[in-house]
Amino acid sequence: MKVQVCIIGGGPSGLLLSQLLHLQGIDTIVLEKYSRDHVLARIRAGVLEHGFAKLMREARCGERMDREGEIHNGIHIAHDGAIERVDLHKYSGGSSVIVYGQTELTRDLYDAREQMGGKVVHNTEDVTPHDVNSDKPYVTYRAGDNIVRIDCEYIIGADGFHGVSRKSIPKAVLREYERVYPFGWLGVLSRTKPVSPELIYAKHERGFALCSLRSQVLSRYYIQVSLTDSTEDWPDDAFWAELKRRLPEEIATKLTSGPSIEKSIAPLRSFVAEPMRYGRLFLAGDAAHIVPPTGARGLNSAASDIHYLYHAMVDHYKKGNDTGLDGYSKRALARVWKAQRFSWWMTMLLHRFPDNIPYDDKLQETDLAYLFSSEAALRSLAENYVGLPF
Ligand code: RFL
Ligand code: PHB
Repeated sequence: MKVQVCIIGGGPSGLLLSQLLHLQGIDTIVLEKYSRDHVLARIRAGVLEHGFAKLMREARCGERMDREGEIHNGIHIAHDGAIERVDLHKYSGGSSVIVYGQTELTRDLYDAREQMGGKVVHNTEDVTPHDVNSDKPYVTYRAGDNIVRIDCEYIIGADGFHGVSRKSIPKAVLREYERVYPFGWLGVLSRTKPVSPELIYAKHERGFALCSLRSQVLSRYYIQVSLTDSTEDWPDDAFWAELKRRLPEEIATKLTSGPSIEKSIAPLRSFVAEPMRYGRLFLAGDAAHIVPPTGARGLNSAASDIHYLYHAMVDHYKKGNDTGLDGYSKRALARVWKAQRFSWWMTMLLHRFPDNIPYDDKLQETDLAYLFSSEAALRSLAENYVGLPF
C-alpha cells in the first residue's frame, strides 16, 4: 500500500493529525497497536486548553466537546488547611480551559475518522519504520502471519512514550533529557457528584491530592503515592480516607465517595527527546515529550506539535514550501520546554518530596505564599495553565 503520510499511533495526536490532513486532501494511514476499546479504556487527560479545542473544531470533531465540555474559569489551591482560588480568566486576560475527558475526545476522533472513511488499522504488531533518512521511507507491520508494507513520503511517530518511532532515531543523533520523580499518582474515577465545580489542587504534609471531574456526575480524584505502591494496596475505603485527610476539612466533609470504576497508578516523569525530526520521521506528542500531569499540559503540548506539523504538511503539499517541515523541531521544542518548565514548577510546588531537607520545605512554603501575594505570579500561573500561544 502507498500513502502520503503514515502515522504510527492511534492516540489523540495521531488521530487528530490524520483527520486534519484528510480534510486537506492529504492521504494518511494510522497504525495502532491496540484495539479501539483498549485505547478508549485509558483514563488520562481531563483539562484542555483553547488551542486544543480550536484544533478539534478545525478537524470537525468539536461538536460534542462544545456541547458536553465544561468551561472552567478558575482553579483552587488548598494548603495549610485553607483554600484559595486562582482566577484563570482574570489573570490570563480572558482565557479559560475546557474540562472534557481524553477518552471522549479520542472517541470523537475515532468516530470522525470512521465517518470519513479514514484508514485506521488496529492491532498492528511489530510496527517498524524503515529508511527514515532516505527519500523512500516505509513502515512494516505484522497482521497475523502476514507482513504488510506501507510505502509513504513521511512517517509521523505519534506512538506515545513507549512507542517504536523515537527508538528508530540513531542514538548518536537523539539527545534525551529526563527527570523521574520519587512518587506516582493514584487516580480513581467514580460515578459520584464532584466535591467542587472547579478543580482543587491540594498540598499536604501527607502528600499531594487533586479533585477533578469529567462531568457533574463523574468525579476524578488523585493522590500522591509511593512508587512501590500498587492499586491492590489501595482498596476504595483506604483511598477515600486518605484523600479526605489531605483536603481542608470544609471540603473533606462535603466529599461524596462511591465505588471506583477505574483505578490506576501513573509514575511521574519529565522527558524531552531532541530533535523531533530525523529525515522523514517526525515525532509528535508523548512520543517526544512527557510531563508530570500536575500542570495539565501533556495532551495540550501534543496539540501544538500537531498544529505545527499540520500547517507544515499543508505548506509542503499545497505550496511546495518546506519551511515549516524544516523548522518543525526547533519550533515545537521551544513550546515543549515552556510546558516542561511549568509542569516541573507546579509539581515541585505541590508535592511532598521524601528527601527534602527543611530548607527545601521552607522554599516550597514561600513559593506558595509568594504566589498568592503577587499579581505577577498569579498571571504567570494563569497564562501557562490556560496554554501559551502557538
Ligand atoms: P498516547 O495517548 O500515548 O497515544 C499513543 C498511541 O500509540 C500507540 N502505540 C503504538 N501504535 C503502534 N505501534 C506501536 N509500537 C505503538 N506503541 C504505542 C498506543 O497504543 C497509543 O494508542 O500519546 P499521544 O497521542 O501523544 O497523547 C498524549 C496524551 O495521551 C498525554 O499527553 C496526556 O494524557 C497527558 N495527561 C494530561 N494532559 C493534558 O493536557 N491535560 C490533563 O489534564 C492531563 N491529565 C495526563 C493526565 C496523563 C495521565 N497519565 C495517565 C500519564 C492525567 C494522567 C493521570
Ligand atoms: C484529570 O482530570 O485527569 C486531571 C486534571 C488536571 C490535572 C491532571 C489530571 O492537572
